[in-house]
Amino acid sequence: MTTVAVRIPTALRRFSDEHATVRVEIAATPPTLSGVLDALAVTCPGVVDRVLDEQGRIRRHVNVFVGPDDVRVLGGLDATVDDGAEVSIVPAVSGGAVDRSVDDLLDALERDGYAIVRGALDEPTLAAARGAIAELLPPTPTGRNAFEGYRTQRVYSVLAKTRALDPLVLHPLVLGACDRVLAHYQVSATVAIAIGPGEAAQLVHHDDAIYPLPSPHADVLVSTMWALDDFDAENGATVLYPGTHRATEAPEEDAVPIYAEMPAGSVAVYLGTLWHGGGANTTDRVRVGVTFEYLAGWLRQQENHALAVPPAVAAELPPRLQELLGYSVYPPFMGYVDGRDPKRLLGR
Ligand SMILES: O=C(O)CCC(=O)C(=O)O
Repeated sequence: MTTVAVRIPTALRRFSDEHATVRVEIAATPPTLSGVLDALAVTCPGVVDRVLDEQGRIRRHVNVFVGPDDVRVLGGLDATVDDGAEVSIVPAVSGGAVDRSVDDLLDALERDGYAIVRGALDEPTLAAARGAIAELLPPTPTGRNAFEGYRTQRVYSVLAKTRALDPLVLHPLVLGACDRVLAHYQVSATVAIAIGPGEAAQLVHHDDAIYPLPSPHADVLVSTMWALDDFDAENGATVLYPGTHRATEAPEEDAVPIYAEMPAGSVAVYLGTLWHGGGANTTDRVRVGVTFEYLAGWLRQQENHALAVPPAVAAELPPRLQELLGYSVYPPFMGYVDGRDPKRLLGR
């Protein structure tokens, strides 16, 4: 008899009575991953249904490891599993992890609908961003509805309130990706989101749903979520549904999400069509993130930045940020003021 410990990811623990590890025994020889999943199906059928597709293959957005090795290189379901081995089921967050290249980011966005860039900020920039939001949070009320979150504080108009986030909104890797996905764009929502202890999971949604566009449509929105704290599955890491960016319907009840677990200073980038939501916070820690949405220049920004950041303030900002806020035209002239490019109001 071969005994194997199967590690169950947080997203699937509702099918394992909340157990993080389930032990299974296999009589067949040689013992294989297929045998492990057959045995697991007896006690936790819901887990196996989410690991294997209807044809019995490992789903694209789920990774299975035997010890440290991905079974895709060990022979898939025929991979041999030794007595005492540990099998880990890992939703493919690592599939979205990218290096520092725009091409990598674009590949991940096209394939999975999201990408996670770890360590995208240096320490001083992260510390300044955290400090700025820590000052803005105390007077900020909690949300007015379930979407905002009754235990969540949202600091809107962050670009009107601090300059410490400018390096985030202007991050070259993010802008490099937006240049290619959107070409001409502006910032739309700019919000710091502090998910408090005891907050429930947010309604799953996609950010461009506010525009009455037929589905499917060309990409018009790219969202970013900057982690100012370490994000994990317990403290409210953003919940992403890989591959749903080209779906025309909400994810199925049994779809397996991933948690955008990432250290502070990382950024999750996702298309406006990707289904996602804020995670539940079951810890006693607040989870602080900052989201910037980048929107095709021919659509109306969610926030009216020209009023939030008036010309006298905008005149002091870097030119690229002025353009992103809306002091620019979408060619040939959408957004003009008195027949002229609004950047003229800033003395440019
Ligand atoms: O806070 C998060 O992780 C996600 C929030 C979100 O998706 C939203 O408010 O639109």
